[in-house]
Amino acid sequence: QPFRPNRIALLGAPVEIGASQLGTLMGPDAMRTAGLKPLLEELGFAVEDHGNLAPPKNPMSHDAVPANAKHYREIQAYVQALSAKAHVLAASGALPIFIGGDHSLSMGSVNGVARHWHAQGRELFVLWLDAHADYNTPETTITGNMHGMSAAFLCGEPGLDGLLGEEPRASITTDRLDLFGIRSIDKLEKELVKQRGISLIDMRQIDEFGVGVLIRRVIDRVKARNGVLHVSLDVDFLDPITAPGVGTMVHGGATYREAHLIMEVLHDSGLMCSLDVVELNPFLDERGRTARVMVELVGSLFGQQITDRPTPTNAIIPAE
Ligand code: B3U
Ligand code: MN
Ligand code: MN
Repeated sequence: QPFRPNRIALLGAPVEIGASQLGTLMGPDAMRTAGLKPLLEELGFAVEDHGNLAPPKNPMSHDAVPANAKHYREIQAYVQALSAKAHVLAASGALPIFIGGDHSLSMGSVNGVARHWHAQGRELFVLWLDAHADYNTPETTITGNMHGMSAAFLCGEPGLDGLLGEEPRASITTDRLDLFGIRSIDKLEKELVKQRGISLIDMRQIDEFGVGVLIRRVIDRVKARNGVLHVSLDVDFLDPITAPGVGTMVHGGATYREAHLIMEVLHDSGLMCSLDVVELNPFLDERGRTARVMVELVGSLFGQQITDRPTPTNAIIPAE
């Protein structure tokens, strides 16, 4: 069953301490300045802007602070608040867009959304569009930056067990995560991803097969299990030539055209139930270029197109 609500809920999640480069705090406001809301309205959606989620005033946690997880307490408080808010927004029937903020915010957004869909009897799949796997744990991390741990946390990897308090440790199972666009992964992180059998599409596969074929493979897996899809879009999925406003530039990323094609095919699938746009760093941007590109991509994800065109029949998917 496709999920095509006509309401969109925007929520800014200005968190920056999950990364070493500060500045993603300004991401949500830059996306607003670049015209996110009017664009979605033009596409026919009723858009509610819920503003920027503030960190909780009196956070309380009793778990031990793990080693090698920088700013654990602050991020924990924020992620807990965000998970609660994400659950409310998803349950309202709107399609939530979480605007970051660094990628640690996905620990909360995905958890909240996953809890909602699980209660509906539909499992959540997560498409992680990123240069990085973000599959570090406090055990494997080199930097201690928590934005590099969010995918691992969501799959219930050990080391951040008390982060969400009483909530069940894993938000999704490892067979429901697709890492896509990867071109930077740490040694131990790579071993862990391999060990868990997680689907990983790196840039070589994209060059060999093209994004159209590979993204359809992801969609088909979700469809086959009647799932819904959360899209977690890290700005650094894109090549830095196209999207320079990011703290962790990695060369050889997705082109402007590849990224738009992915968004268009995802839109056609009708499977997306929620979205993160993360790691936009307006402090490092060039005249708002990256913010504009990200807004355009969200437009394609919500149905903006040049002409109405069906899926081509020559999009043949090679056997795995
Ligand atoms: N894997 C490295 C680098 C990194 C991950 N995510 C971002 N950078 N943005 C780490 O810090 O865990
Ligand atoms: Mn990331
Ligand atoms: Mn990244």
